[in-house]
Amino acid sequence: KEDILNHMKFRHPENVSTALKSCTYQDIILENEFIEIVTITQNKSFQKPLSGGEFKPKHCLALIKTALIVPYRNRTSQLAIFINYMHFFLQKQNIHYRIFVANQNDTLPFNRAKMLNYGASLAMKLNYDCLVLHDVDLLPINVGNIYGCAKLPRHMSCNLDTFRYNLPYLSIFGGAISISTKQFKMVNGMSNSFYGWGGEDDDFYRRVNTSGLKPCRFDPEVNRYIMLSHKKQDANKNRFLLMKLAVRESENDGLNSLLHHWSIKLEDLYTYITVS
Ligand code: BGN
Repeated sequence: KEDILNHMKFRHPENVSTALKSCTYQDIILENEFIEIVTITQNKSFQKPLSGGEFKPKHCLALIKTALIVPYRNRTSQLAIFINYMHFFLQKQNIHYRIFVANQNDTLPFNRAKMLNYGASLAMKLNYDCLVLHDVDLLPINVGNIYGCAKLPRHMSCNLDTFRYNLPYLSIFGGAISISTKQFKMVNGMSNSFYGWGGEDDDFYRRVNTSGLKPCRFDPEVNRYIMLSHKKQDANKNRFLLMKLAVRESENDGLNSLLHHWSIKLEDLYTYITVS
């Protein structure tokens, strides 16, 4: 908590308007003392975001500017639940955010990391300084879980119902994480080589860790998530080999090797990137 607050001191946006006071986050974070758990059954409402799913609080000037990036293919009902829930959730936090959905439009096995690279690439062009890389099936339930970047990359979804609120292993770095745009760029994003389930997040952990950016986690209570149910994906049998190869390929495989075969559409609630 302290970490986010300290970090924000250095992130005052340019052109700070004198008419608007900076938004406060301390109150939300301190609310954690009695933790506000959002129940997904309660009636949720949110303000209509700007086209493309961007939102800025009106009564104050947000210090946090976050791109929420969701890798996606063919999970319509989960996407609907996720998007509606997340607007409601994020608007409670007084942050400036925009939701990007990066859709893989081909018949190859799903490439989660590559979709995240595309999302991040667009977010960078639009000057977002904090990235939250987020699976579509995860819902955070504590509004004190601020969707901003700390000094170090942060593993957010570390207290998950489907893992019985335990960490399966210490270096797990999938699900939902935050990382500053600067740091993401510094490690050349994620590898584009992982098709199918597994390993891409472990490779990303290696990238950030070997760059001296050892990921952090906050208090487990803050990081509680529930997972929407879905069919298990087939694991990528090559993932062990890929992880070995990826070690020496990091410099050429990532943000700098993306082919920009994409189109961008501004939906009412999110920016939809189609990658072919
Ligand atoms: C791990 C997967 C991760 C996945 C987590 C949680 C691999 C590589 C094996 C060396 N890693 O086992 O990608 O996020 O489980 O489900 O499969």
